Amino acid sequence: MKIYFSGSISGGRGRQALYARIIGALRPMGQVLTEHIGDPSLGVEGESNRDDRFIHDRDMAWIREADAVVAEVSTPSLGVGYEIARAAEMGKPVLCLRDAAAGRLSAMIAGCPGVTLRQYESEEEAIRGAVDFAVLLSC
Ligand code: 6K6
Repeated sequence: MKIYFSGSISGGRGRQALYARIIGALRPMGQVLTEHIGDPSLGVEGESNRDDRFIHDRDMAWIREADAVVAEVSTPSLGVGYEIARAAEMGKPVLCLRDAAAGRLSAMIAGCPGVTLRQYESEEEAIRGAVDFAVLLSC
């Protein structure tokens, strides 16, 4: 199974360590196409050696190729919202993980049909949510 993990870059890297943990937990379940999202050396400025069109087209190709999208949505990010919308439109299963203590989630994500929203109280719960979702899809 190919999984596209979506997490904030220019929206803020405050949850990067959690992204890395989720990616690490999903790795044994298949191929995570976006391992770089968890990379501590990737800052808010993104991949400085790539131009925007290249990144957009490559990431869209990966979403098309993916069997599922797992998005961490606690840090507001235009890019994450865009990826969720495009994946949902393609009919891909989309899981959104959200810290219950984070601010109100946009109704455009919370109310999007085809998006499964899972709120978590701890990082362990977030990771379990991602793994459960991948297990369910692989059955
Ligand atoms: C430009 C400015 C900040 O980052 C960049 C370019 N670098 C990126 N490299 C890889 N993926 C990116 C980049 N910018 C956005 N993305 C994609 O959008 C990722 O797949 C993330 O899931 C999501 C992050 O969006 P923002 O709006 O938080 O950057």
